[in-house]
Amino acid sequence: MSGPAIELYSWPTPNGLKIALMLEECGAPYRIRPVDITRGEQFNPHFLRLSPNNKIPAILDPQGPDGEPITVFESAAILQYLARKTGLFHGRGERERVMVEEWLSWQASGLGPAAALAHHFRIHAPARIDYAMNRATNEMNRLYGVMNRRLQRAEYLAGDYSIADMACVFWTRLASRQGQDIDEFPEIARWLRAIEARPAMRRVLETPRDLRGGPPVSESSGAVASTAA
Ligand SMILES: N[C@@H](CCC(=O)N[C@@H](CS)C(=O)NCC(=O)O)C(=O)O
Repeated sequence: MSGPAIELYSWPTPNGLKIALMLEECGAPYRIRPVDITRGEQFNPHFLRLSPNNKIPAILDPQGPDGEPITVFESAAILQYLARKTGLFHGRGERERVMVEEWLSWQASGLGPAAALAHHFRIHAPARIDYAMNRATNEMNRLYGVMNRRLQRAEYLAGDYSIADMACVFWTRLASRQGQDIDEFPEIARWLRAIEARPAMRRVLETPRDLRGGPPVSESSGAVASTAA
C-alpha cells in the first residue's frame, strides 16, 4: 500500500499494538505518535479532538475517503476502516465477513474489557478484593474456553487469518496476568504460535521501544498505567 503515512496515536498496550500489526500486515506506511497514558497525555486537547473517549489508539489518515483526511478512534473501528481501505484481512464474501465481525465484536465487548478488569483487580488495584479478582479470573477462563473451542474447529477465529485474530492476539499473550495457563488451552497456544511466527508480528514485537511509542507491555513488565489495560 502506498500513499502518505498514516499517523498512529498509540502506546504499547494490546489495543495499541493490534493497529500496528494491521498496518505492518498491510505494508501501509505509518508513523507512531506516542501518547503516554501513564502521564495523562490522553487528556491533551489535541488528542481529545481525535479520540474524544481519551483512549488510545486513534489514527489520522491524511488520505481518507475522497482523498481527504480522516480520523478514527476505537480499535475495532480502526481495524475495519483499514480492512476496507486495503481490501485485506476481513474475509471474502458476506459469510466470511460476518464471522470476522462476530469475533471482532466478541473481542471488543468481551475479551478486551474482561482482560482489562482482570489486569486491574489482579495487578493494579490498590487493595486486594478477592470477590472481584475471582470474578474477573473466572470470566477470563470462560472466554478462553469459548476461544479454544472455536479454534478446535477453525485454524483462525474467522476461518482465515483476519483482523479478528489481530484484535485478540496481544491480550492472549498476557494470559498469565489474567490468571490463565495457556497450556490448558492447546488450540489457543497453537494459534498464538502461528501468529507470532508471522513476519509482521515479529516486526511489531521487535520494534525498539521508542518506535513503539513507549515501554513495552510484556509478561515480565509491570510498565502499564493503572488506567490502561
Ligand atoms: N474500546 C477501546 C479501548 C481502548 C483502551 O482501553 N485504551 C487504553 C489503553 S489499552 C487507554 O487508552 N487508557 C487510558 C485511559 O483510560 O485514560 C478500543 O478498543 O480502542
